[in-house]
Amino acid sequence: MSTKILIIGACGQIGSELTMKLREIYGNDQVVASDIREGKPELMASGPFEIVNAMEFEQVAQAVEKHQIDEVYLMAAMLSATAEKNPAFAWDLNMNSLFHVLNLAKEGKIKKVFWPSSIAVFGPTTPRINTPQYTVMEPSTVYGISKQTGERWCEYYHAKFGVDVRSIRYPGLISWTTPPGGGTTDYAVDIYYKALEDKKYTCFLAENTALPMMYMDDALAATVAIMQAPAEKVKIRSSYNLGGISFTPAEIAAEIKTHIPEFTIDYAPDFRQAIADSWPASIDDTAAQTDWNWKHQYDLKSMTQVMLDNLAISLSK
Ligand code: AKB
Repeated sequence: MSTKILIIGACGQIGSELTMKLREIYGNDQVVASDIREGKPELMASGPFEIVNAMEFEQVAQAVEKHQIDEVYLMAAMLSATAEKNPAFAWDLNMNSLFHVLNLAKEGKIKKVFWPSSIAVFGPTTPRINTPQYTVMEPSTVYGISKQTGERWCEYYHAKFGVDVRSIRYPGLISWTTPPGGGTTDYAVDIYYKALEDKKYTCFLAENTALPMMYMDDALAATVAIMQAPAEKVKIRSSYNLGGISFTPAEIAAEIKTHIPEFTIDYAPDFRQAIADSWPASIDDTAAQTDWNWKHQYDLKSMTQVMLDNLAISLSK
């Protein structure tokens, strides 16, 4: 019998694309999407859906039992910028949802768990360029503290209870289907919309703020790769560094200008600048390359081409 999957947080930026990708791989009926509210028509129509509040253990447990779930992808989380405004809620959501899933796995009700971590686990005292897998980690954001704590718990549940939990430290993710919400890296998605709609963009980060980023297709490929890797290949049970592209607002603007010459950008850094300044500029993902053959495909040029081509079509509808 093939794998039965539950995605919690299936209507968000990553969850919505991950759901469609996993339905393609495992079959529509095998992949149960769930979220606190209903999502886009194509997600709702293509397979099973459950309303699940990730903070409520009973709701998660019921969905797992009802659908005889083997694997859970826990994508529900509050991201960095919103978390700074709602620290207590962000902590509750990010930590309780993880404990619910880890505890179900500990009880043998789930065989495998995917939980996303983030570059936010690093902080101002971390080496910023080519940040190593193992290094100083003193996150200065609520979101970063929750992700770093989550990593420790994942490793603990694996070591003490044999829970097969797998994790990646996502960089900023860029996609054209579902907009992100509440992150510090979100400018790198907004900029494409504004370039097409208004030919100008005011960036909330300063022009030379380099951050690690990745096109969504690469992030989905990495997620599938780590989940399908034989257990013995997944040697790190906290979370793997995942490098992709690294660029500044000025560099992405210059690339957009090669397609839209009249595009202009100006800069009005806000509270998110301090968050970005505390994060790495680029990431060393040698461990992911060595352990489960990770390699990203998209660079700034190819990603910009795909983003502009697809957004131009979807915005004209
Ligand atoms: C955010 O900006 O908060 C996220 C992240 C890097 O985890 N995109």
